Order: sequence, then structure tokens, then C-alpha cells
Amino acid sequence: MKRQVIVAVVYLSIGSNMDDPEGSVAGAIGEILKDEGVELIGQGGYYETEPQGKLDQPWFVNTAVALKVDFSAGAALDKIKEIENKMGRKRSVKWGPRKIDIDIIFYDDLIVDTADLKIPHPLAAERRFVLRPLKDIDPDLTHPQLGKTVSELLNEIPEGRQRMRKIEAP
Ligand code: PH2
Ligand code: MG
Ligand code: MG
Repeated sequence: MKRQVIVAVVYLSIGSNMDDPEGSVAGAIGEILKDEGVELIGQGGYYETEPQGKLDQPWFVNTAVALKVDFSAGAALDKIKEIENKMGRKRSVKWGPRKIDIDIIFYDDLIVDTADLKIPHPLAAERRFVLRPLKDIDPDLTHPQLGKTVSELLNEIPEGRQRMRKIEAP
């Protein structure tokens, strides 16, 4: 039997608000790209972003990457958890401060809804810190469940909410 060859495009949102956030975000991307089955095909800008969900914590640094991968969405999740653990992420407060957080936003047009993994990320459409760096990569990138582009979704977030500013990539 012929071996199944997987080729998919994955969009990841990466964030940190502890220790050296920019360095941690860049370090996570470095770790991700060490994988032989990963090719970087897009990189969003770096942004300092106001914390969402839990407000009394430091601002985050957020970015996004687009990757061509040769593994499944489930394998992507396993690899991400491994990198988060290796980088010293401690799972504690929901939405609280974190050294590194890597979230799968899209995996091709795949829709997954299991206890461990939900794709598209359920909050992606409401978060400027996710949508803005994705727009840098591809403004026409379309949410497979909502049928709207990341640009359209960004325009739906009320002005003045979810403050952010672009910073130099390290
Ligand atoms: N991540 C969260 C909760 N809130 N806020 C910002 N600005 N950036 C994040 O990455 C973030 C957040 C949970 O993962
Ligand atoms: Mg997250
Ligand atoms: Mg996460």
C-alpha cells in the first residue's frame, strides 16, 4: 500500500507575558522550526497586546506564523505541548500569565471539536491579538466555519477595544 503523505498549512498564534516575552516568542518559533516536517511560509508582525480574559496581568507579546507541515492536527498538538513544556510553561491560572502559549488557529480548512483539541480556535474570531498578525500573513485568510476573512473579522471588533501596538521583531 502507498504511504499517505500529508501536506497541510497550519496557522499558529504564539504569545508570552512572562520573563522576556519577545525572546520567548522568538525562541518558540525557533523550536517549532527545528522539526524536519515544518516549513515556515508566513510570519506576522510582533505586537504588544492588552491582556484579554484576565485583565490584571502584564501585556503580552503576540505574533502568528504559517507553516507547511507533513503531520496531522493531533500530531501538531502533541509537538506544541512538548515545546511549551520544554520551555518551562507551567499550567496554572486559566487565561493567566504564561511563559509561552502556542495555539493552533487553523489547520487547512479542518474542523475539529474534541475534548483535547478544537480547530478553528474557538476564540480566534474575537481576538485582535490573534487576527492582526494573521492579517499580516494573509488578509484574505478565511475562517472555515464563519466564512469570513481575518480582515473582515478584525473590522468587527469595536474601535478602542483590545489595545495593541506593533513592535520590532527581535
Ligand atoms: N492569551 C490568553 C488570554 N489572554 N491576552 C493577550 N493579549 N494575548 C494572549 O496571548 C492571551 C491573552 C490565553 O491563552
Ligand atoms: Mg491561548
Ligand atoms: Mg494554549
